[in-house]
Amino acid sequence: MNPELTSSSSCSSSDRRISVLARHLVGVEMDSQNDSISAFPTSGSDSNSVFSHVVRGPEDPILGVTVAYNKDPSPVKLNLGVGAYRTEEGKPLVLNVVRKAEQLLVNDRSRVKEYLPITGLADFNKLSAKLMFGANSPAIQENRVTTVQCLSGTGSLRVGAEFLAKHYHQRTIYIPQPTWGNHPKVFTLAGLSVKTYRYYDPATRGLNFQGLLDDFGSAPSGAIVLLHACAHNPTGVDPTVKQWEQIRQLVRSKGLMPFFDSAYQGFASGSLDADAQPVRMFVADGGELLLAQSYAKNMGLYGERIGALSIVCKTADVASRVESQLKLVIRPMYSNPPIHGASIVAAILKDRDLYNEWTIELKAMADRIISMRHKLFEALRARGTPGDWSHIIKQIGMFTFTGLNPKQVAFMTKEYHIYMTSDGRISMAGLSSKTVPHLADAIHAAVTRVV
Ligand code: PLA
Repeated sequence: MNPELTSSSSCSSSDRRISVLARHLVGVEMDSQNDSISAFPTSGSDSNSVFSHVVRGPEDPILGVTVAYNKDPSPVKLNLGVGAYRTEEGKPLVLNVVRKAEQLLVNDRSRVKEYLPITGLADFNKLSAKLMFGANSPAIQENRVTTVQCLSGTGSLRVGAEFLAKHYHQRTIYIPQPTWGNHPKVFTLAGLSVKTYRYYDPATRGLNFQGLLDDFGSAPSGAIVLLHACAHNPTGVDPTVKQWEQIRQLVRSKGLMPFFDSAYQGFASGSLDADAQPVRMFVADGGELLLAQSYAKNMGLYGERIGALSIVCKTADVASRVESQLKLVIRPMYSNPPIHGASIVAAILKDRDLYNEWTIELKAMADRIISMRHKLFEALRARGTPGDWSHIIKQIGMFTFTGLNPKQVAFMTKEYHIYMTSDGRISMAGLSSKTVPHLADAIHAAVTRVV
């Protein structure tokens, strides 16, 4: 038996906790020999700490860019690291429709702050499934979809991955090369084994379609494949509809399990339905899949941490058993999800006027990003910057994968105070008409002066 669980030692471990708390509160050290209290050294060596062996971890490759940016006092500094939308004035944007929905929620005195069910807000879940799979989706009508509210896209991926690690016969997940930097960590920590498939061809700055097909073709039957639903991060390169159809056929014929990550619905084309098309093609064939949805970008609800995991199953009975197991994954992880973001999303999705207003604001965000692509492309052309920069206008979604190397990125940060991830990805959503010339100057200097 674990000695920690015996009553006498649990007593001593609670004593220990009390003594740690006492030390923390009064800044004194309990002498373990005679329980007398002695002065606690307030500075100097950390050799008293049981954590003194802990080494400093690295900053996150994406969120760490913001940490570095915040420390820079330069007035011309520019953060193009994290994918967060900014206005033409360079400010974060709270959508008008979100403000309206929040006002409705505040005015509704019948609303309470009780716990949500483990699976989250029921309305939110139904409406999220409908948003991606479509109003007339047979899978929804046949109750073959289970949807659970999760902590934004990341939390949805993690819950889905933990479910797969526990209940699916194949533990290997293939992720695109390259992909969002957090994917390998999320999946590995959930208990899956991560492999990559070819996706991006640096020579063409486009899709390595043959490489993708070959890698899916040689993956073991049943393996999980992570697919970016649209606006691939970081490359901005998506398959065409025709290519998606070929991918679908191969995935189904090999019995691979698709896991869609949809963090940018509406940001690729400006249309929620058009961006949902690849996922809908996979649902239409009657096969099974997982989907992680995020409202961080398309509703600007970054900090509300609101998203959903859907699992499309073959039958209603399987879906309901799957849901019962998702609850067992979620309950010990965070018990149940937060209520505010889900209530905002549900209010918008269920009201025709609010929904329409949202689609207009979303399209405006997508259009502003596209106009930044054109402005940056033109600015480089005007400067005669060496190289073919047409990928800036061809790539899709929030990011441009510039092709700048880590040395050039470091140069731009040092000399121009422009912050971006070291793989050369820039968030087009962080640019404005005013900052385009500064970025173009920096890129021009980097490619002409740094090899
Ligand atoms: N999936 C992909 C492909 C993403 O790009 C992101 C966010 C997420 C999931 C997770 O988003 P969420 O948990 O906030 O819903 N990627 C950002 C932010 C925008 C980040 O790294 O956390 C990025 O800059 O890449």
